[in-house]
Amino acid sequence: MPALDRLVIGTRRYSSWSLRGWLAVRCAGLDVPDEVIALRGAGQTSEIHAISPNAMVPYLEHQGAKVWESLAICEYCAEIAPSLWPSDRLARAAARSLASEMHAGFRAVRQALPMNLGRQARPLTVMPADAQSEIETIDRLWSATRAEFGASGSYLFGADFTNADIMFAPVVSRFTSYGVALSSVADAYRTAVLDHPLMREWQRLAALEPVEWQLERYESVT
Ligand SMILES: N[C@@H](CCC(=O)N[C@@H](CS)C(=O)NCC(=O)O)C(=O)O
Repeated sequence: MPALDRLVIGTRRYSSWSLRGWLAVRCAGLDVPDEVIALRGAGQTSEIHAISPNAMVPYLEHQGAKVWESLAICEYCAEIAPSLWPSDRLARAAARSLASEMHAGFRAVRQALPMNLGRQARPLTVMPADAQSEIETIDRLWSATRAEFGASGSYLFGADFTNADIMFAPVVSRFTSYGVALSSVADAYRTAVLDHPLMREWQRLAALEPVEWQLERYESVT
């Protein structure tokens, strides 16, 4: 049987990890169709269990390769499109560190500010202290990276949209949805990422999703 090429993702409105996988696959120009599954959240989406080895999305099948975990998908895509990592060794080391830190960390931000593309600049009633502290860390990381490596363009490492930007893209979206105040450098970076054509395309496709896919647990975050 021929290999089935596909990128399995979850509800675009909420699935931050899917956004990362999708951006990497599209930046690398892989010719794979999206298969979108409506998420029920908290590991309840049984359809994914039958498809993906870690029972989560994103999950990529491409020319016989089976790849799960968003960072592994980013690495796979960079084998095909090397510009997904900076070409300079020092910049590449920093980009890999940022991408790994995002993949493994910033849990307080991820928990307190779930991605919701339908929410526009509406702050949380109370921002938890640990989330605020992580926001400040992220702002410092973005600003320092822009200052050290970003001179050639608007992204973390300049003109190229790299895997480091991809890993932070859902955070950019969250900061916008929850009206998070940032330093001027971090704010300019946020604007650049939101303006990326693929981010606009994801937002457009998210807006087409059925209302029935919306989940109270995310819509009711105050
Ligand atoms: N570490 C994983 C995390 C993936 C993840 O948490 N995916 C969520 C959607 S954003 C999921 O599949 N949840 C299953 C569910 O909601 O039922 C990665 O980097 O890909």
